[in-house]
Amino acid sequence: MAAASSSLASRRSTFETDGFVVIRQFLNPGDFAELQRELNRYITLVVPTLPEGDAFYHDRARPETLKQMSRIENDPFFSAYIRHPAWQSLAEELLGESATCQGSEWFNKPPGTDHPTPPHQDNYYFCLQPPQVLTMWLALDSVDEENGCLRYIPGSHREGLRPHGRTRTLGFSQGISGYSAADHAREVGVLAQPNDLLVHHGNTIHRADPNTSTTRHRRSFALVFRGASARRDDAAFQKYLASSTAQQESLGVKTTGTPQPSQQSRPVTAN
Ligand SMILES: O=C(O)CCC(=O)C(=O)O
Repeated sequence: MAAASSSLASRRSTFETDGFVVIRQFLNPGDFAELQRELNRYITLVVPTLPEGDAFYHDRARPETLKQMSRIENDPFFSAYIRHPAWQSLAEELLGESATCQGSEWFNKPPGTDHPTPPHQDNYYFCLQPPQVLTMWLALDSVDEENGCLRYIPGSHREGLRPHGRTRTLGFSQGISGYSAADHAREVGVLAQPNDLLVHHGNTIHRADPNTSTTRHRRSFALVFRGASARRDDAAFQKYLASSTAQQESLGVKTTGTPQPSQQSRPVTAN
Protein backbone atom coordinates (compact mmCIF):
# COMPACT_ATOMS: atom_id res chain seq x y z
CA MET A 1 0.00 0.00 0.00
CA ALA A 2 1.52 3.31 -1.05
CA ALA A 3 0.21 6.71 -0.16
CA ALA A 4 0.86 8.72 -3.32
CA SER A 5 1.15 12.47 -3.05
CA SER A 6 2.29 15.40 -5.08
CA SER A 7 3.70 18.87 -4.56
CA LEU A 8 2.33 21.76 -6.59
CA ALA A 9 5.35 21.70 -8.88
CA SER A 10 5.20 18.04 -9.77
CA ARG A 11 1.49 17.24 -9.99
CA ARG A 12 1.18 17.55 -13.74
CA SER A 13 4.17 15.31 -14.40
CA THR A 14 2.92 12.80 -11.82
CA PHE A 15 -0.47 12.80 -13.55
CA GLU A 16 1.14 12.32 -16.95
CA THR A 17 3.40 9.50 -15.74
CA ASP A 18 1.09 7.61 -13.40
CA GLY A 19 -2.34 8.55 -14.75
CA PHE A 20 -3.39 9.78 -11.32
CA VAL A 21 -2.32 12.32 -8.75
CA VAL A 22 -3.28 13.05 -5.15
CA ILE A 23 -3.77 16.59 -3.85
CA ARG A 24 -3.96 16.64 -0.07
CA GLN A 25 -6.46 19.04 1.58
CA PHE A 26 -7.66 20.38 -1.73
CA LEU A 27 -10.38 22.87 -0.74
CA ASN A 28 -10.06 25.59 1.83
CA PRO A 29 -11.83 24.50 5.04
CA GLY A 30 -14.80 26.84 4.54
CA ASP A 31 -15.43 25.58 1.00
CA PHE A 32 -15.14 21.97 2.12
CA ALA A 33 -17.64 22.53 4.96
CA GLU A 34 -20.06 24.21 2.53
CA LEU A 35 -19.80 21.30 0.09
CA GLN A 36 -20.55 18.81 2.87
CA ARG A 37 -23.55 20.88 4.03
CA GLU A 38 -24.95 21.13 0.51
CA LEU A 39 -24.50 17.41 -0.12
CA ASN A 40 -26.33 16.65 3.11
CA ARG A 41 -29.16 18.99 2.09
CA TYR A 42 -29.33 17.35 -1.33
CA ILE A 43 -29.46 13.85 0.14
CA THR A 44 -32.15 14.77 2.65
CA LEU A 45 -34.40 16.94 0.51
CA VAL A 46 -33.74 16.20 -3.17
CA VAL A 47 -32.80 12.53 -3.42
CA PRO A 48 -36.22 11.30 -2.28
CA THR A 49 -37.73 13.10 -5.31
CA LEU A 50 -35.30 11.72 -7.95
CA PRO A 51 -35.91 9.03 -10.58
CA GLU A 52 -34.39 5.65 -9.64
CA GLY A 53 -31.58 5.97 -12.17
CA ASP A 54 -30.17 9.08 -10.47
CA ALA A 55 -29.79 7.58 -6.99
CA PHE A 56 -28.79 3.97 -6.36
CA TYR A 57 -29.32 2.21 -3.05
CA HIS A 58 -28.00 -1.07 -1.75
CA ASP A 59 -31.53 -1.50 -0.40
CA ARG A 60 -34.08 1.15 -1.45
CA ALA A 61 -36.12 0.52 1.68
CA ARG A 62 -33.15 1.65 3.82
CA PRO A 63 -32.16 5.26 2.97
CA GLU A 64 -28.90 4.88 4.91
CA THR A 65 -27.72 2.48 2.20
CA LEU A 66 -27.60 5.19 -0.51
CA LYS A 67 -24.51 4.25 -2.54
CA GLN A 68 -24.34 6.42 -5.62
CA MET A 69 -25.84 9.59 -7.11
CA SER A 70 -25.37 11.07 -10.56
CA ARG A 71 -26.28 14.37 -12.22
CA ILE A 72 -26.25 16.29 -8.95
CA GLU A 73 -25.60 19.36 -11.11
CA ASN A 74 -29.32 19.52 -11.89
CA ASP A 75 -29.62 21.15 -8.46
CA PRO A 76 -29.15 24.97 -8.54
CA PHE A 77 -26.30 24.98 -5.99
CA PHE A 78 -24.39 22.27 -7.84
CA SER A 79 -25.06 23.71 -11.29
CA ALA A 80 -23.00 26.71 -10.13
CA TYR A 81 -20.57 24.56 -8.12
CA ILE A 82 -19.31 22.65 -11.15
CA ARG A 83 -17.67 25.90 -12.30
CA HIS A 84 -15.83 26.34 -8.98
CA PRO A 85 -12.44 27.83 -9.94
CA ALA A 86 -10.36 25.48 -7.78
CA TRP A 87 -11.66 22.39 -9.61
CA GLN A 88 -11.77 24.00 -13.04
CA SER A 89 -8.22 25.38 -12.92
CA LEU A 90 -6.72 22.12 -11.66
CA ALA A 91 -8.52 20.16 -14.40
CA GLU A 92 -7.18 22.53 -17.06
CA GLU A 93 -3.67 22.40 -15.60
CA LEU A 94 -3.65 18.59 -15.71
CA LEU A 95 -5.28 18.24 -19.14
CA GLY A 96 -3.18 21.03 -20.63
CA GLU A 97 -6.15 22.65 -22.32
CA SER A 98 -9.44 24.34 -21.52
CA ALA A 99 -11.95 21.96 -19.99
CA THR A 100 -15.61 21.78 -19.07
CA CYS A 101 -17.21 19.92 -16.21
CA GLN A 102 -19.66 17.47 -17.66
CA GLY A 103 -20.99 15.67 -14.66
CA SER A 104 -21.00 15.24 -10.92
CA GLU A 105 -21.25 12.08 -8.88
CA TRP A 106 -21.34 10.96 -5.28
CA PHE A 107 -20.13 7.54 -4.28
CA ASN A 108 -20.55 5.68 -1.02
CA LYS A 109 -19.79 2.28 0.32
CA PRO A 110 -22.16 2.18 3.28
CA PRO A 111 -21.03 0.06 6.25
CA GLY A 112 -22.31 -3.47 6.23
CA THR A 113 -22.84 -3.65 2.47
CA ASP A 114 -20.95 -5.71 -0.05
CA HIS A 115 -20.11 -3.22 -2.79
CA PRO A 116 -16.84 -3.63 -4.61
CA THR A 117 -16.10 -1.18 -7.41
CA PRO A 118 -15.19 -3.36 -10.41
CA PRO A 119 -11.93 -2.65 -12.22
CA HIS A 120 -12.71 -0.24 -15.04
CA GLN A 121 -11.56 2.68 -17.13
CA ASP A 122 -13.91 5.67 -17.03
CA ASN A 123 -13.42 6.42 -20.71
CA TYR A 124 -14.86 3.03 -21.57
CA TYR A 125 -18.12 4.60 -20.35
CA PHE A 126 -17.46 8.09 -21.73
CA CYS A 127 -16.22 7.08 -25.23
CA LEU A 128 -14.12 10.22 -25.78
CA GLN A 129 -11.35 10.60 -28.36
CA PRO A 130 -8.73 11.77 -27.76
CA PRO A 131 -9.14 10.59 -24.15
CA GLN A 132 -8.73 14.07 -22.73
CA VAL A 133 -10.94 13.50 -19.71
CA LEU A 134 -10.32 13.13 -16.00
CA THR A 135 -12.26 12.40 -12.85
CA MET A 136 -11.63 14.39 -9.67
CA TRP A 137 -12.66 12.32 -6.63
CA LEU A 138 -12.80 14.14 -3.30
CA ALA A 139 -12.79 12.04 -0.14
CA LEU A 140 -15.55 13.01 2.31
CA ASP A 141 -14.52 10.40 4.90
CA SER A 142 -11.24 8.80 5.97
CA VAL A 143 -10.53 6.15 3.37
CA ASP A 144 -8.31 3.13 3.87
CA GLU A 145 -8.08 -0.57 3.08
CA GLU A 146 -10.85 -1.44 5.53
CA ASN A 147 -13.54 0.75 3.97
CA GLY A 148 -12.50 0.33 0.34
CA CYS A 149 -9.86 2.79 -0.85
CA LEU A 150 -9.38 3.40 -4.57
CA ARG A 151 -6.68 1.26 -6.19
CA TYR A 152 -4.99 2.40 -9.39
CA ILE A 153 -2.69 0.74 -11.90
CA PRO A 154 -0.01 3.38 -12.47
CA GLY A 155 0.74 4.02 -16.14
CA SER A 156 -2.33 2.10 -17.36
CA HIS A 157 -3.71 5.26 -19.00
CA ARG A 158 -1.01 4.84 -21.66
CA GLU A 159 -1.93 1.23 -22.50
CA GLY A 160 -5.25 1.80 -24.28
CA LEU A 161 -8.71 0.62 -23.34
CA ARG A 162 -9.09 -2.96 -22.14
CA PRO A 163 -12.12 -5.14 -23.00
CA HIS A 164 -14.98 -4.66 -20.52
CA GLY A 165 -17.96 -6.90 -19.84
CA ARG A 166 -21.27 -6.61 -18.02
CA THR A 167 -21.13 -6.59 -14.21
CA ARG A 168 -23.86 -6.97 -11.60
CA THR A 169 -22.74 -3.80 -9.81
CA LEU A 170 -25.38 -1.10 -10.05
CA GLY A 171 -23.64 2.14 -11.01
CA PHE A 172 -20.76 0.35 -12.77
CA SER A 173 -22.38 -1.56 -15.58
CA GLN A 174 -19.07 -2.59 -17.19
CA GLY A 175 -15.88 -3.95 -15.67
CA ILE A 176 -12.56 -5.10 -17.14
CA SER A 177 -12.77 -8.71 -18.34
CA GLY A 178 -10.07 -11.10 -17.20
CA TYR A 179 -8.60 -8.85 -14.52
CA SER A 180 -5.61 -10.91 -13.51
CA ALA A 181 -3.21 -11.56 -10.64
CA ALA A 182 -0.64 -9.56 -12.60
CA ASP A 183 -3.06 -6.62 -12.67
CA HIS A 184 -3.58 -6.90 -8.91
CA ALA A 185 0.19 -6.94 -8.39
CA ARG A 186 0.55 -3.60 -10.18
CA GLU A 187 -2.08 -1.82 -8.09
CA VAL A 188 -1.41 1.11 -5.78
CA GLY A 189 -4.01 1.72 -3.07
CA VAL A 190 -4.46 5.34 -2.06
CA LEU A 191 -5.27 6.25 1.53
CA ALA A 192 -7.11 9.52 1.97
CA GLN A 193 -8.42 11.88 4.58
CA PRO A 194 -11.54 14.02 4.19
CA ASN A 195 -10.80 16.82 1.67
CA ASP A 196 -7.99 14.88 -0.08
CA LEU A 197 -8.50 14.87 -3.85
CA LEU A 198 -7.63 11.95 -6.13
CA VAL A 199 -7.54 12.84 -9.82
CA HIS A 200 -7.37 10.11 -12.46
CA HIS A 201 -7.14 10.10 -16.22
CA GLY A 202 -10.09 8.61 -18.11
CA ASN A 203 -8.02 5.63 -19.26
CA THR A 204 -6.46 4.82 -15.86
CA ILE A 205 -7.52 1.42 -14.54
CA HIS A 206 -8.96 1.59 -11.05
CA ARG A 207 -11.15 -0.39 -8.68
CA ALA A 208 -12.01 -0.62 -5.00
CA ASP A 209 -12.76 -3.39 -2.55
CA PRO A 210 -15.98 -3.47 -0.54
CA ASN A 211 -16.23 -1.65 2.76
CA THR A 212 -15.59 -4.32 5.38
CA SER A 213 -16.10 -2.06 8.38
CA THR A 214 -19.39 -2.21 10.23
CA THR A 215 -19.61 1.44 11.22
CA ARG A 216 -17.75 3.64 8.73
CA HIS A 217 -19.11 5.08 5.50
CA ARG A 218 -16.80 5.68 2.55
CA ARG A 219 -18.22 8.73 0.79
CA SER A 220 -16.77 10.85 -1.99
CA PHE A 221 -17.87 13.61 -4.36
CA ALA A 222 -16.55 13.59 -7.91
CA LEU A 223 -16.52 15.90 -10.92
CA VAL A 224 -15.64 14.78 -14.44
CA PHE A 225 -13.87 17.30 -16.69
CA ARG A 226 -13.49 16.92 -20.41
CA GLY A 227 -10.84 18.75 -22.44
CA ALA A 228 -11.87 20.94 -25.36
CA SER A 229 -10.26 18.57 -27.88
CA ALA A 230 -12.21 15.46 -26.80
CA ARG A 231 -15.05 14.25 -29.03
CA ARG A 232 -17.49 11.46 -28.29
CA ASP A 233 -17.52 8.31 -30.42
CA ASP A 234 -21.31 8.21 -30.81
CA ALA A 235 -21.54 4.61 -32.00
CA ALA A 236 -19.54 3.34 -29.01
CA PHE A 237 -21.55 5.52 -26.65
CA GLN A 238 -24.91 4.25 -27.92
CA LYS A 239 -23.67 0.70 -27.44
CA TYR A 240 -22.66 1.51 -23.89
CA LEU A 241 -26.02 3.21 -23.13
CA ALA A 242 -27.97 0.19 -24.37
CA SER A 243 -25.82 -2.17 -22.33
CA SER A 244 -26.11 -0.04 -19.20
CA THR A 245 -29.89 0.20 -19.53
CA ALA A 246 -30.17 -3.57 -20.02
CA GLN A 247 -28.04 -4.12 -16.93
CA GLN A 248 -30.18 -1.80 -14.81
CA GLU A 249 -33.37 -3.46 -15.97
CA SER A 250 -31.92 -6.87 -15.15
CA LEU A 251 -31.17 -5.56 -11.64
CA GLY A 252 -34.74 -4.28 -11.21
CA VAL A 253 -34.17 -0.53 -11.71
CA LYS A 254 -37.16 1.09 -13.42
CA THR A 255 -36.11 2.66 -16.74
CA THR A 256 -38.23 4.08 -19.55
CA GLY A 257 -36.81 1.62 -22.06
CA THR A 258 -35.22 4.45 -24.01
CA PRO A 259 -31.66 5.09 -22.84
CA GLN A 260 -31.51 8.50 -21.19
CA PRO A 261 -28.33 9.97 -19.76
CA SER A 262 -30.10 10.36 -16.40
CA GLN A 263 -30.53 6.59 -16.18
CA GLN A 264 -26.96 5.67 -16.89
CA SER A 265 -24.09 4.85 -14.63
CA ARG A 266 -21.20 7.27 -15.24
CA PRO A 267 -23.28 9.55 -17.48
CA VAL A 268 -21.70 12.01 -19.85
CA THR A 269 -24.11 14.76 -20.73
CA ALA A 270 -22.19 16.94 -23.17
CA ASN A 271 -21.71 16.05 -26.84
O1 LIG B 1 -15.72 5.50 -5.46
C1 LIG B 1 -15.58 4.48 -6.10
O2 LIG B 1 -15.48 3.37 -5.60
C2 LIG B 1 -15.49 4.52 -7.60
C3 LIG B 1 -15.06 5.81 -8.14
C4 LIG B 1 -14.77 5.74 -9.60
O3 LIG B 1 -14.72 4.70 -10.19
C5 LIG B 1 -14.50 6.98 -10.30
O4 LIG B 1 -14.61 8.06 -9.72
O5 LIG B 1 -14.16 6.90 -11.49
